[in-house]
Amino acid sequence: MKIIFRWFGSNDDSVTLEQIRQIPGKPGIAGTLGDIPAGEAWPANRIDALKKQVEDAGLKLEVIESVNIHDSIKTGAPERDKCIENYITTIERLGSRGVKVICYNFMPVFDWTRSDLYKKLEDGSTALSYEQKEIDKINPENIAQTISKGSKGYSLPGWEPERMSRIKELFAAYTEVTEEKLRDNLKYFLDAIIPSCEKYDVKMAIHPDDPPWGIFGLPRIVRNESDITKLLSMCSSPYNGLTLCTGCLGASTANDIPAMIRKFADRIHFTHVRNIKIHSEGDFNETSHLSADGSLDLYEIMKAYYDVGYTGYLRPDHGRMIWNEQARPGYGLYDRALGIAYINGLWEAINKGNRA
Ligand code: CS2
Ligand code: MN
Repeated sequence: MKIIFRWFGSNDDSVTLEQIRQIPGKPGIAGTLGDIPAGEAWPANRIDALKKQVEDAGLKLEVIESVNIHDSIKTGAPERDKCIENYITTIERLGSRGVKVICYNFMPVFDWTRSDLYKKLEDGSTALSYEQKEIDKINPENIAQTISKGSKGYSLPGWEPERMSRIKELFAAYTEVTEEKLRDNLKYFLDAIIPSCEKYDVKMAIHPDDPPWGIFGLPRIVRNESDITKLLSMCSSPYNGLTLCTGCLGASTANDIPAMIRKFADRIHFTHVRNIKIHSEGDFNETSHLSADGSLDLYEIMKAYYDVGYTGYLRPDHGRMIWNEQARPGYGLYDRALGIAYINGLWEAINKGNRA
C-alpha cells in the first residue's frame, strides 16, 4: 500500500507540505484544484504548478481527490456531453503528468452530510457527527447556511458556496431522477471516459455515499455491497474502480468492511481509513482511528488489506480536532497524523507476524 495525505492547497489548507513531509513514512499527496468549478477542464498550467509545488517539497502527486462531477452528468441534462468532454481533457492532462488515480463521487446535490461539525467528545476533542433526528429537522434548502456557518471560513469539499446558492434549482433538477436513472447516467459517464482512462493509465475510484443511506429524498447508488457490485459490473474495465471509505460505508452496520475489502480487492484503487462510533442505526460520530475508540475493527480492516496483497493508495480520513488545532473540520494535521502512525503500526505488526 502507498500512504498518502489529503491536501487542499496552500490557499485553502491550514496544513503545510513541510508538515506533511515530517509525518512518519513521508506520505504522498492527494491533491486538488478546489477552485475550478465542476464541469470545466482543469488548466494544464494549474496542474503543472500544483505538481511542481508538491514535488519541490519532496512529495509525490499521484492521486487527485476529487475531480467533481457536474450535476448535468448526474441528472442526464443536455450539457452533460460538454462537461464529459472537459472531464476527459482533465483526465488526459492529469494522466500525462503522472496522476494514477482520480477519486470522485456521484452523490446528488450534496457531498458528505453531517448534523454537527464540532460534536464535543468525552475527552474534550471535537468530531463530525450525524444524528438522523437532527437531519430530519433541517430544511435542506437551509442546510448550506448551517454548514457554512460551522466551517469557520474553510470551504468544505462538496459544499461550495456557488453551488449552495443554487440549491433550490439543484433539488428541482433531481425530481425526475430515480435511482435507476442515476445509475444509467453513471454508466453513460463511465462508458465515455474509461477509454481515455485506459489510454492515460488513470484509474477512476468512486467514493461511496456518505452517509450510506438516502437523505432528503434524493437518489443514492453507492451505499452497500449490492450497489457496488452493480456499479463495478456496469463497466468491467479495472479502470472503473472504488475508493473504499471505511468510516463512510461502516456507518451502516449492514456493511461488513473486511468482507467488502476481500470481495472487491482487485477494484479498490484507493482507500480512506477511519473509524466511527455508532450509537444506533443512523446516529454516529467520528472518532480517533483506534479500534477501541470506535465501532470498526481497524486491525481486521488492515488485515484484510494485507491478506489481499493491497498495493493501492491509502489515506487516513477525517480526524478529530485535538490539542486546540484550528483547521478545516475533519482535516487537521494532528489526528490524521496519529491515524497514519497507527495504520503503519498495524501494517508492520501484521507483516512481521506473518513472517514469524
Ligand atoms: C469526504 C468527501 O472522504 C471524504 O473525506 O470528505 O468529501 C470525499 O472527498 C468526496 O466525497 C470524494 O469525491
Ligand atoms: Mn472518505
